[in-house]
Amino acid sequence: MMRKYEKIKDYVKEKKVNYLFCQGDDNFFKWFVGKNISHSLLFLGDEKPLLFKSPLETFNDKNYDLISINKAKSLLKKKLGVDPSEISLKLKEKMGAVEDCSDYMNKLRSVKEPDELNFIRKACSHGDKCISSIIKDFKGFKTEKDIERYIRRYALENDLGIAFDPIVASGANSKNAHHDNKGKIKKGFLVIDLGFVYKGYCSDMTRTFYVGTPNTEDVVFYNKVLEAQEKAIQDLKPGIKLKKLEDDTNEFFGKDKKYFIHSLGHGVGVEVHEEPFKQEILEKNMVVTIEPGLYKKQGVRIEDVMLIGDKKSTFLTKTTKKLLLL
Ligand SMILES: [Mn+2]
Repeated sequence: MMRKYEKIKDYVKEKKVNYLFCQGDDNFFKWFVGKNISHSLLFLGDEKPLLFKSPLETFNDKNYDLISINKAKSLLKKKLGVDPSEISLKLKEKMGAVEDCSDYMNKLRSVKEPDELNFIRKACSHGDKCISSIIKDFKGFKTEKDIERYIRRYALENDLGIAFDPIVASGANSKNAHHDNKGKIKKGFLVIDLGFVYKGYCSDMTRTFYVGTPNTEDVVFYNKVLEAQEKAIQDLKPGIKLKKLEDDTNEFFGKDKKYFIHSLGHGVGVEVHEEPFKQEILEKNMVVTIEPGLYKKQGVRIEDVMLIGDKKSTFLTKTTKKLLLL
């Protein structure tokens, strides 16, 4: 795929390293090449990317120069720009001088290109379809695990990956933001958080439903989270940080803010959690989630994937957020 290679070449020159380096299982590798290739070594900075790969792998792309292990070993001794969190101590012993280029490498991935947006869009639309079929066939599900298995089966049948273990939390379990699915479907809120992977790109969506009939307190509680999400999405645009939106959300929650126990959102792409996080300044064509939640006697979380545009942002996940009674 060779994403943004001209930019990378310029960066390598400016940074005065010989190559940017990554390994076949790294997310940066997956982003640049289009897929992971285990046990590979990739050096970016020459005319063509230099790739060492196992002879077992069939990858063959004329845009890459395939190199021998001996050549790779000698290149490891050059001055390399790396993401230090991806380098093991064992590998480090074989390397020469390294420079931390992780900020640059992560930033490169955060602004998406048109085909990346299409892949994320497709992963999101599968999330919508899957949720809609769960609602349609809801009477068939007796346990949280039943719904989890349905989501996994949906992924298999549609040639999708699973972005993370689906969360299905019913009744009092919904107060666990990261619930370990094991209960029966009971009366009360039902939180479903799911993400698929399409062509290497993730989706991430949460909806909260109500099994049975909610009382007024439940409806007020749900609407508070929904209103928080709508406010944050209104303000989601280039030039601001997620931190600012999170501070505003906490202010909106007032005395309930102690029940909001996680971040407001995060970037989505090759990884389900990637830059931008709280502190990066948002730019056009970044993709982020907005997912406020409150976890009290029961929990409610509502999460959409948003594409940041020129002045405002658009929804990549489209399932209704009107409180549905199941
Ligand atoms: Mn999320």
